[in-house]
Amino acid sequence: MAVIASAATLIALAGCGTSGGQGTPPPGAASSSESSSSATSATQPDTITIKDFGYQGPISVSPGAKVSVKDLDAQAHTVTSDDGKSFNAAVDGGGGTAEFTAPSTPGSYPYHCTYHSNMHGTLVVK
Ligand SMILES: [Cu+2]
Repeated sequence: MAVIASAATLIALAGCGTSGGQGTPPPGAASSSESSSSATSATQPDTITIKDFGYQGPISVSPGAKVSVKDLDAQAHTVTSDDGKSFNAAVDGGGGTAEFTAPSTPGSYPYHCTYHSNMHGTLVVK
């Protein structure tokens, strides 16, 4: 009896797992990333690219803009504001991405990587 019960459980789990990848996506799932940024400009999101232990930039963004981080190194990095409170994003290595919201007050915001003290950049909000 116990063997039959566990076999039935395995079948049920397998069926559940395969059905998730084969079905049609739920309505709205494909367009969720676009609709969330409808209030701001229609341009591409601002992106800080990390490569060879350095930030590509500086970049200028609008107050409160969504800023994407892309890590092309094999190592994980962070984009952490030097003041420790304006923004903080951790991104995995190997092409990982992260996102944070830029400060709402215009200004220059220096940031660093918490893992590598020699990595510094500046985010300009204007
Ligand atoms: Cu780093």
